[in-house]
Amino acid sequence: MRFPVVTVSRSCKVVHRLKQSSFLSPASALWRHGSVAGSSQERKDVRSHYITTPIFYVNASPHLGHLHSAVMADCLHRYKLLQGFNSKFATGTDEHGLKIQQAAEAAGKDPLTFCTDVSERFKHLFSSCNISYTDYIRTTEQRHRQAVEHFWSVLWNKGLIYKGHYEGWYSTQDESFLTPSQLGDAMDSLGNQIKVSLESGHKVEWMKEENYMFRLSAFRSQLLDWLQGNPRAVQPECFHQLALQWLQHDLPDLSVSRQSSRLQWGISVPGDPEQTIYVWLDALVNYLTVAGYPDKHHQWWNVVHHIVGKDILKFHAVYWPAFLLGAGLPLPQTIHVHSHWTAEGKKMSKSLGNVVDPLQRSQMFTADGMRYFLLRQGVPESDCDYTDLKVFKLLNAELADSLGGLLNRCTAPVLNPAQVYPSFCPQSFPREQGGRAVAEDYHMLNAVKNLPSVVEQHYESMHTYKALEAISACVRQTNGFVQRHAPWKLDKRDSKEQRWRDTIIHVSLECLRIYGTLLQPVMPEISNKLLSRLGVEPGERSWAALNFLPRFQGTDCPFEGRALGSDSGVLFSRLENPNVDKHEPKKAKKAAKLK
Ligand code: ME8
Repeated sequence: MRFPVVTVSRSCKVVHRLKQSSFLSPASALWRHGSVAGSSQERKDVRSHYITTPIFYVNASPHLGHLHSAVMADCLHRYKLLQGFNSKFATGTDEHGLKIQQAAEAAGKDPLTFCTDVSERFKHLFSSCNISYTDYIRTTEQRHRQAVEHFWSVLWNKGLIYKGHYEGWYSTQDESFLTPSQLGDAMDSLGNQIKVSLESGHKVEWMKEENYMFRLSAFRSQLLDWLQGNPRAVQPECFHQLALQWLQHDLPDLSVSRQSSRLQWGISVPGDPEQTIYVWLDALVNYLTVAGYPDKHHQWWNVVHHIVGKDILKFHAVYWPAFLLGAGLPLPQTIHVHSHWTAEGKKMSKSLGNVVDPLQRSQMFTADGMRYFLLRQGVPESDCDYTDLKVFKLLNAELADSLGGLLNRCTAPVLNPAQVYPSFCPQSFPREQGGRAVAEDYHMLNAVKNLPSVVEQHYESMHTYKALEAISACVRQTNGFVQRHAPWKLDKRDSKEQRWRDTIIHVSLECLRIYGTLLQPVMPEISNKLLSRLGVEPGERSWAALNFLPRFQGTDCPFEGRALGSDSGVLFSRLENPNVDKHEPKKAKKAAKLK
C-alpha cells in the first residue's frame, strides 16, 4: 500500500508551499534595494519571520474583529516556530490622532492616561487568549517617536516631502482623506444633509490646510511593478486585484501632516512644531520601530508578514509600500487580508449596540474555544456573521464530541487498562490489504499521512479554516475507524484479538498525535492537554517530529509502550446552549440542544 500524492482544492489561484513561498522570489528581491542593499546585514535571514497585526485604535474597547486579527497572527507565529523558524510577533495600540484626542476629551481624561487605560484592556484580552506576541508597541513610546522622526527625515532629505496646500474631504473616524468618488450623501441624527465615506459610512468634512505632502504620485509605476511581479504579495487574490485596480488610476500626492492648531496629540514634524505628522504615517512606522529601526532592523525587516483587515488595505498595499520605497527599505513579503465579522447580520458598531465583547466570549467559550471558532469560521475572502449559537454548536460538535470523544475512547481504562500507547501489529494491519483492516482504514491512513502537507498549505496562505476543516474531516474518519472495528467488543481472552485491539488504539493515538501537533498554533492549551495525555514530550511536538505511524512503514515508533500522561480530564467540556434561559425546565433545554 502506497500513500498517494494529495491534491488540494484551492480557492486562491496560486498556492505555494512554505519551502517556496516563505523565501523571496527573484522578483521580490528586486524590491530589497536601498542604501545598504548587498551589505551582509541586509542579506536575508530566511529563518527569521516577522509577523504583525494592525495596531489598534484606543478610542474604544477591543472587539471581536481585533481579537480575530491577533489570533490569525498568533497562529502564523506559532506555526513558524513549530516549523523551526525564528519568529517575531508584534501587536499593540495606535494612540495618536484627532480621533483619540477627541475620545480622551469626551472621557474627561488626559490623552496619555486615556490611552494607557484602553491599551491595558487590549493587553489583558490578548494575554487571556494566549496571544504570544513578542513585542507590544504603543505609538506614544519614545522608541517610536525616534523611529518616526528618523523616517520622516529620510523622506524629507530625499525630497519626497514638500510643503503644499491640501484641500479636500477628510474622515476623522477613519483618519483618512477621500476623493469625491468615494463619497455619498446621508442624513445625520438631526436631519442635516451630510457627506459620508461610501466604504465606512463615516462622516467626512471639508478640510483646507497648509500641510506637508508626500510624493505618492511618483511611486505609482513602481507599486504596479511590485504587485505585478509578486502575485502573492497581497493575499487572498481578490485583495491583490483590488490593490492593482487602485493603481490603475492616478495617485494624488498624500497629505502627511496636520496643522498643530487642529491636531496636538501626535508627533511634531521635525523642525516644524506648527505641524503634526499624519497619524497613518506615524502608525505604519510602528512596524519598523519594533524591528529596531533606524539601526537594528536588518534581521527582522526582511521577511515581513502584515495581517490586516480589509478596511485598511489601501494604507498597507499602497501608502506603506510607497513610503518604504521612498525610504529605500524592503517591502513586506506578504500582506494577509481578512474580511469582517458582522453581528446578527449587521456591521458591529457602538451606536447599534451590537459589538461582541471578545473577552467576555472567551470566558464563556474558553480562550481556545474562541480561537478555534474564529479561525474555523473566518473566511478571509468574505464577511462572516457571528452568533453565540454558532460557537456553541461548532465547539460542542468538533471539540467536545468529535476530538474529545476520540481521545476519551482510546484512553479510557476500560479499553486501555494498562494506560499505555499500545503496540502496533503489522500482521493485523499489513501494508497490503489482507489483515484485519479494510479499504476504508487504508483511506483514512492516507488522509492522515497527507494531512500535514494539506495543513501546511492552508496555514501558509492563512486559509486556516480549510486546515481545520481538513483536520476535522480526519478526526471524523478516525472516529469511524474505531466505531467500525468496535475494539470494546473484541474477546479479551484471545491474544490475536487483543493484538488487533491494541493496533486499533495505536493507530488512533497516532492520528490523535498528528491532530494535536497540527492544532497547536490554533489551540495551544487543548493541544498541550491532548499531547500530554498521549505522553508526547515537549521536544516531540514540532513539525519535523510529525512522522505519522512509523510502525506501518516498518520503522520504530518512539511512543510504543510508553505510559500515557496522567491527566485524564475532559479535553473540552460540553457547553451549555447560550440561548436557553437557565431557569427553563431541563426538558426544554434538552430539546433546544437537539435543534
Ligand atoms: O485601523 N471584523 O485600527 P482599528 C474583523 N489603527 N476584523 C476587524 C473588524 C471586524 N468587524 N473590525 C476591526 C486601525 N477589525 C489603525 C490601524 S495599522 C498601522 C493602524 C480589525 O482599531 C481588522 O484587522 O480600527 C482591522 O483592519 C483592524 O481591526 C482595525 O482596527
